[in-house]
Amino acid sequence: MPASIDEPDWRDPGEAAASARAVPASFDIFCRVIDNLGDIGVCFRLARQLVAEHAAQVRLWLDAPEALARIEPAYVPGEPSALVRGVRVRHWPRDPFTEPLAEVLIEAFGSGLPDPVLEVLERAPWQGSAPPPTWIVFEYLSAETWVETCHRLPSPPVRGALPRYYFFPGWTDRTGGLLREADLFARRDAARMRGQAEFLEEFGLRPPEPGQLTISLFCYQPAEGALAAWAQGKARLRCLVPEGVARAALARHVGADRLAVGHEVRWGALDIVTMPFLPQDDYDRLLWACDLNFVRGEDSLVRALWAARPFIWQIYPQADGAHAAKLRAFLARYGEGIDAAYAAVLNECTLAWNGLGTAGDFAACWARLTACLPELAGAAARRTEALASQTDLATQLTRFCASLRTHRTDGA
Ligand code: TRH
Repeated sequence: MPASIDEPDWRDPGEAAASARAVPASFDIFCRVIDNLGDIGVCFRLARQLVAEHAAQVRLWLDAPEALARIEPAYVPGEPSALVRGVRVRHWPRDPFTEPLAEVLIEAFGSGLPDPVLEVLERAPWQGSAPPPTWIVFEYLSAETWVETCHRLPSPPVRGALPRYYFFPGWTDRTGGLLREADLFARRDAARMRGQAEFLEEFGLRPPEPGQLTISLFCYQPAEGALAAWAQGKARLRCLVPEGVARAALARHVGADRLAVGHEVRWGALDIVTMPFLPQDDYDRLLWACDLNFVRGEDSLVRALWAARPFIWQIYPQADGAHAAKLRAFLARYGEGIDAAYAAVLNECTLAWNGLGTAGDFAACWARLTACLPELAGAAARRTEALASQTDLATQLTRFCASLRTHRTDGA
């Protein structure tokens, strides 16, 4: 556990004003693509926002940059030093570190820093001249309470005698907050004005039938019996599934050959539509177009929150089962301010979807959930509004880095 220090409080307006002078102009973000797309998804989103809203120069160092092409078609794998939406994408460790380090170094999700960077830090070339870089350890999102006590703490100085500072995304104002672009809600509301049918038409899809519920499905594995429950249920459902998601489970029921992109398969009350795997911005539009979203991991969870519609979250499963406490902490936090009866329905359905809890039977939970979907929609909109009152993550990060730099420049 890192030692605590008395950090300047960047939430204080006086400190914020002083820090404004020290706002960092450049960031190096280091990300290892462990599996899936959450790590790269979060890092690219953060990088884009630092460029667009904080006038920063950002290099995003990826060990598997080809993964970026899945969520951002403007990136062409193999292109050295590509500029994608203002973000300079570099291949770690293939590309050499010939340029000076940025003012802020972000080590994302325990990725560590590449050896050549550590060697530069050890040489400490800034001594007696420019201030040293600020080293941030950017952590996973969690609603657990310990996060509040660890957010912004330093770890003991390492290479080049630099301390590393922990930065935790989170759900309260004692954490680093959630990624949210300044224009996100304006884009969402404009898309909603244009309507669901227009979005579907872009992908060659017919509008939903009257009374049919539109859901999106992004998960690791659907809960046992869930697909059959949808097919045999009373509610008419149309499920939009990005290509490759839940493929084995869907193929078992409807046949792999019917899961080609653009195809629509009817199975009882359930229509299954295979969508292309979308660019990040289009995935937002998919979430905005649906009545209910199934999301997973970290980044799509936050995007579903901002869609202001009900969602069911599947957490990334950990071998030691640590994800169960994390999921329950999230449910408790998200359930704040939601009528207890509706929060209970959401909780049991989410736990069943994750194969956790006593509920077990997804089909029974599902029937209860669809029965109160209008109330859950109202609650989702209110939760979104409440959480949107917090300062967004990118702003908090730049302010925190600025406060550290001010602190240091002041000789502390
Ligand atoms: O891909 P994930 O399961 O990522 C996971 C989690 O982040 C988890 O916490 C982490 O430990 C693990 O990776 C290593 O789910 P996530 O976080 O939602 O990331 C998916 C990204 O893909 C997100 O940025 C949204 C994006 N996306 C698209 O751009 N288009 C799509 O069609 C879909 C379905 C997703």
